[in-house]
Amino acid sequence: MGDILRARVFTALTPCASVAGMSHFMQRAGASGAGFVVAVVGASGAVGVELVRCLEERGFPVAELKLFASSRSAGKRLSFRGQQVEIEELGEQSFRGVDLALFSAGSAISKRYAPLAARQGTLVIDNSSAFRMDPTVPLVIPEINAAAALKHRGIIANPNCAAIISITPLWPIHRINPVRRLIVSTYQAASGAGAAAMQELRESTRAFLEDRPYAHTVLPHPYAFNLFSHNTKVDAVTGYNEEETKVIEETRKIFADPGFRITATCVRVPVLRAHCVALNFECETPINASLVRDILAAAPGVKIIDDTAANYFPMPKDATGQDAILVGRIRQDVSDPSGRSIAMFVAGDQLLKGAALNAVQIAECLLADQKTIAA
Ligand code: NAP
Ligand code: 2RA
Repeated sequence: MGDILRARVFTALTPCASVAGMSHFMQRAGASGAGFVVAVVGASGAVGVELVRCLEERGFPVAELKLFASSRSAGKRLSFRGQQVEIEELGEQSFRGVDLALFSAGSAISKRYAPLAARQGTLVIDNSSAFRMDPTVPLVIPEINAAAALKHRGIIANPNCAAIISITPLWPIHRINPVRRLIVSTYQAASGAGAAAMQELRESTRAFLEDRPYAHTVLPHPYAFNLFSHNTKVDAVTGYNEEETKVIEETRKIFADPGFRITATCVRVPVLRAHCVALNFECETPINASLVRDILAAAPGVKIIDDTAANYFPMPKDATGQDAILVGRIRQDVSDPSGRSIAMFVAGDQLLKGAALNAVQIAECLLADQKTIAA
């Protein structure tokens, strides 16, 4: 790849580089250096636990951390910077004095409490699907559209995890050679359906191996040594399930391209953690695997794992616990004789980049913006 092209990739893809303008959130206490009062709603859940870990590991300026869940988890404790923080039952008064609230307690809770928190001046970053397609709510992947975060009116939505993992590695290619058609095929882990689904996978696998009956309650089908079409409702007219529709519509919103040609097939696989996705895409002009590798090598948030000789490619076991989305099996799609199509395979920890990490990165973008202004 030429130097000019490489420079274009670097400048275009540095997360938060294009963000400009002061955010309301950053005019608050944190701007003085004291740090922020941060709340995690759904703290006992699969995403919530990772949110707390990300805040700590990334050194987010937290002056005080408040943890909320339902009455079921009230009184449990999570460790944060060596201290035990008690989970409280969520209520309407929970957001008093809170600068930033990271929500991961499902759509119903977000719909009820996020507007209430925002009205009190708390910035909400929401992991649920409640507001993602609301035209007044930014839907943000910092590597793609960090600047959109600044247009928030109190709520910023974190995209669907399968969408984040699919399009974060696609975007740098799309910027250079626009993608004209995208086919997404997912292999989604138990963790995407929450802590209870992970437990169901563990218990049903144990029962299967011990030849005991197991009555599944979380997912709609036997999970051990099985896979099935994603467990969301299927639209009787389109034939797409809700997860596929989210991937399609959210990609169009994030790319700011309502006509973007994309289809998706979403499947739940018996993997504990980290989603995989097969991506097949057709670009505007001819492209080859070597150029794709060069583009991705310079892109933030992705790591190439593509050892053809060793047959070693992205796997959930390697993606688990990693911030980066792993990309491999990068090859020409031979079904397109025009040479404009590529196939590749990605694996990403959807509890991290697909949820908690992306949410904290959005907050960091606003913070970076504030520092830029203050400097
Ligand atoms: P989860 O493991 O089932 O956790 C759900 C959390 O919500 C728990 O902390 C639970 O608290 C809390 N909660 C439930 N009902 C509540 C109530 N009435 N009041 C307060 N808190 C309540 O689910 P998850 O996988 O973390 O997902 C959480 C959200 O993130 C969902 O909206 C999901 O769509 C979204 N998301 C998940 C992923 C993922 O990979 N898992 C990725 C992207 C987005 P209790 O312990 O008290 O029940
Ligand atoms: C899933 N996209 O894996 C979801 C995560 N909330 O089902």
